Amino acid sequence: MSRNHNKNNSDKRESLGITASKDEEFSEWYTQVIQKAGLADYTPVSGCIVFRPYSYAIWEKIQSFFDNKIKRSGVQNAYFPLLIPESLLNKEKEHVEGFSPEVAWVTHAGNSKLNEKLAIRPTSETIMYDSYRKWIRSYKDLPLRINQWNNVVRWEFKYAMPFMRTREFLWQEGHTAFATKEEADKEVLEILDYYAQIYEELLAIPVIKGRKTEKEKFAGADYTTSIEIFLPVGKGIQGATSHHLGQNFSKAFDISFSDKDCGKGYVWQNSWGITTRSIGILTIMHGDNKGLVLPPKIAPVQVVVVPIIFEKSKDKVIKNAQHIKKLLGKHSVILDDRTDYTSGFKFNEWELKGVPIRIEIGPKDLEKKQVILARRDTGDKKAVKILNLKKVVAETLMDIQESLFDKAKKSLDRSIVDIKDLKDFQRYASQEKMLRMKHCGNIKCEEAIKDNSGLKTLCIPFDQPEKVEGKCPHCGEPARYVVLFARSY
Ligand code: 87F
Repeated sequence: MSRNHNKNNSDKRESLGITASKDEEFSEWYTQVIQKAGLADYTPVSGCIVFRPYSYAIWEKIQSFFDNKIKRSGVQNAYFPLLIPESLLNKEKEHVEGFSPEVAWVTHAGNSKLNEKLAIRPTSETIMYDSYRKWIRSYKDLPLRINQWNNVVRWEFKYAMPFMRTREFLWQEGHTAFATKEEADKEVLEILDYYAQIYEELLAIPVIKGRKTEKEKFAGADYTTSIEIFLPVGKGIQGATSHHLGQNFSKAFDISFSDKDCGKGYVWQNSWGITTRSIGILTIMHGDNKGLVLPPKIAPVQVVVVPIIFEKSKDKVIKNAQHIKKLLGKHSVILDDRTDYTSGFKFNEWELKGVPIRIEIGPKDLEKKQVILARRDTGDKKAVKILNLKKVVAETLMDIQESLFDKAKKSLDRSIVDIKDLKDFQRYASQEKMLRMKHCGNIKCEEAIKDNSGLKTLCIPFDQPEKVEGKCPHCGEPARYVVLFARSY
């Protein structure tokens, strides 16, 4: 092959393929994958991205999975306004206090100033609970369990990162009210479990379930539970959250009910949410130097069939490729029969988009009644008899789903270090690890750790040793629980 030929090839790669290494230039790698795989694009508004069809299809799968679960559990969907009057947003002071710099406001209509400015919802507690006050009168109106799929705006000032940190994002927010704390407590965990299933079953990402510390919980909540994930870049990230609000909002918004014996009480409330950040987490968790790697259950396209076209055998090969597409009808299959692109170009493009299985079919394969099957996750290629193809594809998709999870689980397990003493802590604090250690539970100590090392608590995992004894390695006070510390998004 001539030098020139090589050069042309690599020029092509420059413009179309991923040119940055995930390990060495992560941020450049991420930007390229998001754009080149067709997930998102930047817009004139900093922090606001386009969710292109490919990422929206992923979001729709997450939506449909979770929507089914909550509907089966008795939650109903509804829609509340985007705009929230200032007076309403400030009704429960505590919950907005730390957040107020992030609230975006509508102040004008045309040239005239509004009498009261309107917040673009950063979250919908206040606007929803204003209605709940009117709708809930008696125990017969309970439980009230409403969810909305919507967009929210939070004017963040930290650097933007598509999906991971954007000023507008998509999410669902569930807001429920119960007659008893017990029912509410139970729902917090039920929902958290659905979130864990989204990550583990659909996205092939292992999670850690736990409770947030007092420092990290939502200020409006009695307690906050969360799903935590550790990314291969050495950072922790919250994957979703489920709060028990106690009676904090029901008291502020006067949401009360009369019970069977005509006694009055305030309702017990929860709120819970998962956002389009999950798409960023998915990208970072499984992606490699060729681009996206999608687990089959979340992949908008599971199999791509690429006919290897030569003028002489063209018709026969395409006809057989169509037959194969039909044969695999229960999966989502694309037949890439574009004639104005080379096979090599198509291979690269579908690899970039993370399609789990590629099937190549050329005239020589047809003679042998076979195709070539390539796995995106491992790059393995093998010949498969067309007779066995249906079965092999179904098995391979399952195998890819499982092995992506196993790989991520092994990486998670390798990332956790158990901290015994201060020396241990100092040694690992600067490494890209998750530090599992006993902690005193004092906010002051947690803050000092954050100031000194940049490490934050991810959560107090539900999975605790039977007895926590001894001292907090950082301050020497008696330990209360085991907690996870890490750098985080
Ligand atoms: C930004 C501005 C104003 C987060 C904010 O986690 C208010 C807030 O209340 C705010 N950013 N939060 C907390 C949201 C709590 C809760 N809402 C429902 C959730 C899940 C879904």
